[in-house]
Amino acid sequence: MVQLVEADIRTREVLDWKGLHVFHYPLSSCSQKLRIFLNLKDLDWRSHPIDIVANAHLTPYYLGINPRGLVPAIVEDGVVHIESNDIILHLEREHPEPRLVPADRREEVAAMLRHENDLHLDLRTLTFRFLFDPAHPTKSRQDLDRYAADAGTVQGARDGDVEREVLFWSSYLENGVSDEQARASAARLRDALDGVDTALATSNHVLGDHLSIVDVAWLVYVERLTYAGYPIGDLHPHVAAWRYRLLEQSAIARELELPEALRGMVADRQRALAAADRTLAAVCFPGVNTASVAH
Ligand SMILES: N[C@@H](CCC(=O)N[C@@H](CS)C(=O)NCC(=O)O)C(=O)O
Repeated sequence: MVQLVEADIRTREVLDWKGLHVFHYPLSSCSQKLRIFLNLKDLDWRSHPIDIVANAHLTPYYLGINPRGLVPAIVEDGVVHIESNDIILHLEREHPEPRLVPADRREEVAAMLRHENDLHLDLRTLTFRFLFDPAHPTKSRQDLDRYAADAGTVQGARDGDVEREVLFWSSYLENGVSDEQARASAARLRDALDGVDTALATSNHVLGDHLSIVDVAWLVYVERLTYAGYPIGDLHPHVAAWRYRLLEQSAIARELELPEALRGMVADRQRALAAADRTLAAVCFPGVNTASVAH
């Protein structure tokens, strides 16, 4: 549970804010997961978009709210919470209806969400290799140096998360994403989604009959991976069918839709990768017949 202490918060104005304020970015997967949760709970919240492509998350203002410089973060009656899964579990306790974490399975759900969070950099690796063009990184060396210097403390201490972020982005800036890194990330995600597929072979949702936050968390990954060219239908047929069922709900689908302008960009990128035989499927799953790639 990551609730910041007052001394961590350098953007002091938020300490006086009332109600629920959410810092997020439309296309960030962790933000999508949180917004779907908020939609399903029908909670009122005030939106504070943080444009991570323009590095708004690395400004002193935002680092003064989330010292790790990541979205999402919330301010609830002057208290700052970071880490999407911790935020969700916290809000679930305060607003238990409709239930998105079964009361008797809290520990299990928390462990599943930790698993999902542990794969976040793998999702990012595939995103920045196959969805965005590594030739156009959004952060420069100077941005990263500033980030490392300006990041703050979490519960009074500097933790390893910012260092891990800086390492990721430095490697990306210098070398992009190698085939080997892409394959390792794809293999870990495939393994996790095999587990989800097995669960969905015998039930409508990952935990059984009812929708839970675990469905939301994995759906956000699946959606992103699908745009990046991951052959969901070929590798995980039950996941593919579940995805279509979940996307029928507007509270879910509207957070995952790509804006019109980006749709063309994504299609162009996939076409260019296909022309060079360098799609995600070609690089990471060369033996898989990808006739039924879903979009
Ligand atoms: N474990 C964190 C991960 C947050 C995270 O990595 N957020 C991404 C967006 S999904 C971000 O802020 N990225 C910053 C960047 O791209 O530089 C959480 O669950 O909140």
